[in-house]
Amino acid sequence: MFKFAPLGKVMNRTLDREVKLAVTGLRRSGKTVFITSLVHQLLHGLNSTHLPFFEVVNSGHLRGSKIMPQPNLHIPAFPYHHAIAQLCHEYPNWPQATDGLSEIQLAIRYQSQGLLAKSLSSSSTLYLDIIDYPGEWLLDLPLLNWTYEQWSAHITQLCQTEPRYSLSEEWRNYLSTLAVNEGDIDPLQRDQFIRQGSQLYTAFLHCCKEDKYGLSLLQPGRFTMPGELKDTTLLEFYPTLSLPAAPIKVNSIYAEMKKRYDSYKEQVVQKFYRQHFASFDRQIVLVDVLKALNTSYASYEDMREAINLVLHSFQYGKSGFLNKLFGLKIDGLLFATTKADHVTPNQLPNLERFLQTMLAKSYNNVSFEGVKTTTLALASIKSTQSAYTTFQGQRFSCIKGVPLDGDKPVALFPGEVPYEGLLPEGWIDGRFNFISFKPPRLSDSHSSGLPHIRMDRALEFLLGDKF
Ligand SMILES: Nc1nc2c(ncn2[C@@H]2O[C@H](COP(=O)(O)OP(=O)(O)OP(=O)(O)O)[C@@H](O)[C@H]2O)c(=O)[nH]1
Ligand SMILES: [Mg+2]
Repeated sequence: MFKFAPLGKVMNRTLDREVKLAVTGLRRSGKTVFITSLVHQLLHGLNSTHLPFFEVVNSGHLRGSKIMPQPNLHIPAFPYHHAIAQLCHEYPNWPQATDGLSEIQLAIRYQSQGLLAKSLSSSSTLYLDIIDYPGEWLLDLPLLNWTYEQWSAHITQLCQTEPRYSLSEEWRNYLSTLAVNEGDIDPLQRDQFIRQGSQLYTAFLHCCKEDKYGLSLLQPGRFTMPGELKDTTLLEFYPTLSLPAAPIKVNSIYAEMKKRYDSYKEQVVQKFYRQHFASFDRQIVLVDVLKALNTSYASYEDMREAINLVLHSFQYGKSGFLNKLFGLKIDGLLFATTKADHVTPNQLPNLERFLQTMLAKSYNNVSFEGVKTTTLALASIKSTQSAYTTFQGQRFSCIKGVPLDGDKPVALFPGEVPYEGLLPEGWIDGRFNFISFKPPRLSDSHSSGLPHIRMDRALEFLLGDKF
């Protein structure tokens, strides 16, 4: 069924005057910081010196940008001003982890190009829509393709290897005490069993999320970041580790959990997907490659699988005229490794190459659909300076910044990023130790865009052809 949007909106989309940008990334990958920086760069675009590779700015065609009134009154505004206030504070801070949905619309006014455009009006406006959400919720998208049985089989497989095997022990032990296909059971008692199991399963997910394990593939996403669904029965179910023999008894724990899984998919995931994810036309996938390298091989593999799974859920393809009217498809995708200011500039090619190898499967699938893709190492907000140091007569490249857990700047060589993908046998624990930094102290952030690495190239790739 087609849903008809208001005529003005349809015309904006059809005439390429509106872009919906999907900022995709697992938790803590840098989505909120990226959106904050992007908005700041555009609002300060008239001072063109900080965006040399963003053509509309560099050519002097930008007329200015503005944050528009909230397009959907039921969705909170993206907390841009709050994030900027935190960054510009005497003791600057990064934004908090996102715990709900928010959105922002920017109007970007520019001088129209081409004879026809010039004769119609001298300036045009491009509307840019972006939503922000907790990275945890992204992991729900793959559930749309899975039945309860398929999802259970997937989790069962994951729990056979470490660290999940040990971390899930309590929950697995509890499961082994239950008769999940018992039909003759009091519904109140059944619900109590389910509640207890889902509490243990949620505790297991929280352990997986801890920094020392750094696992990404944590489903359902709302279990560790419930938002407005906190304490609701919608979040009371868990996968089963062994499928009961048919027939499934009507009132059993198994039948009830299958029903709740389907309700979760329909009422939470599908709704979220339909309202916010089904109609993007450009996408940036932010990946914190350095975090994956820091933790363990299991964490790296898990992140890789999680991102590849998530990317499978989006619709890719050329955005022809009809697609524009009746639901867009993503026709441009930027794979970006964030926090490139955590390494020395000479490591940026390695970062990009490593990301390409890590996501080779998705890269291939998306490119096959005719989608324009590229890879970029970027820092939304650059919090280090590159410097040189001499040791035993040799000159070394290093970076200087204030570590996240310190209060004084340090100069260090953070190490090399591997050029190719990694194999488990080649993995040495503790080999990588890329440290995180505090945001820079910004003296007068309002006169120019926030310091960054390659945000201008990202903007050019994502929006450049729309001007
Ligand atoms: N140095 C540096 N650190 C960054 C940058 N972007 C993000 N970070 C770090 O990464 C952390 C997470 O960034 P966020 O933007 O909050 O991540 P997110 O993807 O929105 O995370 P969720 O809201 O949990 O999904 C920040 O608190 C910073 O420590 C960057 O450009 N440079
Ligand atoms: Mg966030």
